[in-house]
Amino acid sequence: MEPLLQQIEEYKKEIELAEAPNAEALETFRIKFLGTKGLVKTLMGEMKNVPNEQKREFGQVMNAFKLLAEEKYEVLKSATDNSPLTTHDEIDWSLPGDPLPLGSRHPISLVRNKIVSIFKRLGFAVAEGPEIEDDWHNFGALNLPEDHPARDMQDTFYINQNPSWMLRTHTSNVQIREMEKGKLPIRLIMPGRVYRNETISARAHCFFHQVEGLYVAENVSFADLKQTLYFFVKEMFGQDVKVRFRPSYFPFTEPSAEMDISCLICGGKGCNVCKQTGWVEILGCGMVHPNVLQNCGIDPNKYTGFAFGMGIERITMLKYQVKDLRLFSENDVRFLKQFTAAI
Ligand code: 2NL
Repeated sequence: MEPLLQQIEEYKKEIELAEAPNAEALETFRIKFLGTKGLVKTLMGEMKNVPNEQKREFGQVMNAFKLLAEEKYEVLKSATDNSPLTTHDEIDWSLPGDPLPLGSRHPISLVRNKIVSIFKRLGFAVAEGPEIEDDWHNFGALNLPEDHPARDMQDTFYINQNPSWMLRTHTSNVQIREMEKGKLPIRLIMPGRVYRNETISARAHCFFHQVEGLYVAENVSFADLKQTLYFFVKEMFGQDVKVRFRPSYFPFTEPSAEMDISCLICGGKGCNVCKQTGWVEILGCGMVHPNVLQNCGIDPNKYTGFAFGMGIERITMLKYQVKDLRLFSENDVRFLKQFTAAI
């Protein structure tokens, strides 16, 4: 074993004296001592030739040797990490720069921005408000008393420390807060994130995005509502789109309606997007219920208003033919990158 130990001593000296002025020299050091065919591995392999009574000693020597090589490697590595990769003369200053990868806006942001810009042209301003809300602003003021069955469809998340606070189920809370300020007329849209206690699937999520709109003034009529929304969908989906209103029910509007547009996929002939009907629902709307105006201190005999609400995810799915709602919150760049050139 003696010659072997002697050889190890020599390698130890070599390690101690080793220098690595650049990354290449560092790699050479690593390969020579620590690589899969390096000296540490090779010398370890000598164990089988060492007589049994000396195996223990040899093992100890080898462990120390390995440690020395590893420690030296770390020291050399941190020194090269801190030194410039190349000297000034080695850099080719005429090379073109590295391209900066351009990101893209999230499809929900794209569509929200588009909705906002369309309504801005009609004189609507943007209002925002809290996502954590009290019962009055999320339900009570909207003509949804505590035992109202419509609350069942809007089960949400409550705050443990204070169960009278909840995550808002729609952005209507912002309208209520704006109406309470008492400054009329009001012509506002409210984009924002909302929450529902739903099982997550391709068609439902526990959070999503909404844009609601509100116009309160003297002599606001259902005709104003129809014309405003008609203008909106034509700007959003193209001038050829057709609309229809179906009577509906919301506790906070009377009368209430849902608006359908002619199916963009089949042009109204019938396909699986429109379930063979030729129409797809895109929003709910109506004339603000007199109780809601009253709840906010507005005289319903003097003022009338219309309101509407739409899910941004739904509009985005229709506009870009996205089949699964979950794609919007998974942050998969392969999905998000497809919107680089979208408007
Ligand atoms: C839907 C339907 C709607 C409203 C939202 C509203 C707000 C106030 C007063 C009256 Cl403060 N109405 N908002 C009205 C009708 C429908 O949303 O399906 N949204 C996704």
